[in-house]
Amino acid sequence: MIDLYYWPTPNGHKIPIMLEECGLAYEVHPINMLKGDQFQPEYLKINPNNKIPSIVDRDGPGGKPYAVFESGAILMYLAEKTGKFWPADMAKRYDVIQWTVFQVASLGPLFGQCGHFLRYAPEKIPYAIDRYWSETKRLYRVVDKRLADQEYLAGEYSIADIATYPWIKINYFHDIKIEDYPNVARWRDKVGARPAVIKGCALLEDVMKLGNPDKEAFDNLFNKQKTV
Ligand SMILES: N[C@@H](CCC(=O)N[C@@H](CS)C(=O)NCC(=O)O)C(=O)O
Repeated sequence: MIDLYYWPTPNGHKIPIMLEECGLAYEVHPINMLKGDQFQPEYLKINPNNKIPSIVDRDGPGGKPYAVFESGAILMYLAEKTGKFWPADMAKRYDVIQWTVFQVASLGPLFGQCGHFLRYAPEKIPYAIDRYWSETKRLYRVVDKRLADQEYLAGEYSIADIATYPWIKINYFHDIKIEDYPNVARWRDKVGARPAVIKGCALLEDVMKLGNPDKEAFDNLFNKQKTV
C-alpha cells in the first residue's frame, strides 16, 4: 500500500497517474496547500521541502516503510519498484531518465514561474513575464521537435510523459496556443486519452480551480515560506 500525500496540481497529478498505470493500491492524504498543510511538522518529516507530492511506501526496500519526496524521484521509485516504464536496457532507461529530469528541472520550474508572473504576481512585471513566457515557448519548441520523430518523449510511453503531461494539459494557464505546436498537440491528445491519466488528473480536481487564490491561500502559497 502506498500513502499518497497530494493536492491536485500539475506536480501532484503525476503520482496518481503513475499509481493507476502501475495498478498499485494507494490511500490519499490531502495536503491542502491553500490552508498551509504543507508546513505541518508531521508532514515536514515526509517532505522537508514543504511541497506536494510525497509518498510513503508501507512495503519499501527491506520490507520497511520508505518515504519519497520530489515528483521525479517518486516516479523513478515506483518505476523501479514495479519494473514498469523502467527499461532494462541502459540506453533506453537513460532516455527515460533524461526526459524525466528535463521535466522536473526545466519545464516544470519555468512553466511555474511563467504562471506565477502571468497570473499571481500582484504587480505585472513586463521583464519577468517576457523572460518566463519566452522560456516557456522555447521549452514547447524543444518538446515539439522531440515529438516530431518520436511517438513519446523517450520513444515509448514512460514516466517522462507522465511527468510532462499535467503541465502541458494546462497550456491555457501559460497563454500557450497548443495548435502552434502540432506534435505536442498530437501527443497531448494521445496521452490524455489513457484511462490512468484521466483518473489521475481527476483526483480531488473539484477542490482546486486554477484561478486567483484568496488572501489566506495566497499567503500560504507565496508568503509563509519566507519564514520557514
Ligand atoms: N520539485 C518539486 C516541486 C513540487 C511543488 O512545487 N509543489 C507545489 C505544488 S505544484 C507545492 O507544493 N507548493 C506549495 C508551496 O510551495 O508551499 C516536485 O517536483 O515535487
